[in-house]
Amino acid sequence: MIFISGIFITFEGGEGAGKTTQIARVAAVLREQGRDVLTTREPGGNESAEKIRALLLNNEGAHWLPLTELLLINAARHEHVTKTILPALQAGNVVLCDRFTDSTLTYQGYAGGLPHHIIEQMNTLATEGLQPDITLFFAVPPSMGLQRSKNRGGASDHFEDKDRLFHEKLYAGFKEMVQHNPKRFTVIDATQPLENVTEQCLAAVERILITD
Ligand code: T5A
Repeated sequence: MIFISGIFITFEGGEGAGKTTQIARVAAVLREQGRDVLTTREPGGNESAEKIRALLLNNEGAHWLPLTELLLINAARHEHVTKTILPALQAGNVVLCDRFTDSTLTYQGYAGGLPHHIIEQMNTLATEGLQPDITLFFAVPPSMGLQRSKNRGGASDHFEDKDRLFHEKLYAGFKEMVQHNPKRFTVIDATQPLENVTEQCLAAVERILITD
């Protein structure tokens, strides 16, 4: 059995929901409080997993079959969890992770159509059963999130380019998962201005840090 003294917090939501922005802001506050914090992301998060991320997001003409995509995501996740997340949690860090297994259930499952039991088996294999202590779901209607991504500029990736129906299914999938896991999820109204969203995130993070 692995002894874990850290706290594992995941940030989930659709495209352009504001997760990356808020992870940086929450990490800065926690570090000011003297906590050891690791910020990371999926797919990717360390050298080997980032190589797989590049295959997934900028596939340069390659078209992955849905199951291949799932295998690549979980290959990256296994590298990330084993080499980066678990050691940080064992060392007592607060780990703030931009996307994790809930993104696979929503993107590849609810929106992508792969059976949930297969995704869950793969997720469990890749993570060795590791689950977040809490998950912040950034609730932003897909149209607003995609507009934010567009406003930011730069090239869009493979998932941003999916059609409107895909993003609607994704959002509905996240909301269903929140309903099924009310203890783990906190819903963040991420349509609000940045400062307000940071306050909501910090309130949720402080609750778990106090009860731990
Ligand atoms: N994926 C991932 C899967 O399909 N399966 C999986 O299992 C996993 C793990 C990752 C892609 O991989 C897919 C999902 C993704 O499509 P990514 O680039 O990491 O690719 O994608 P995102 O996580 O969606 O990253 P984004 O940068 O698009 O979204 P964020 O991080 O939620 O948003 P953020 O913080 O970058 O903000 C976007 C813009 O909005 C502004 C920011 O300044 C920025 O310009 N903004 C706000 N504007 C107004 N008000 C606010 N409150 C704002 N918050 C942010």
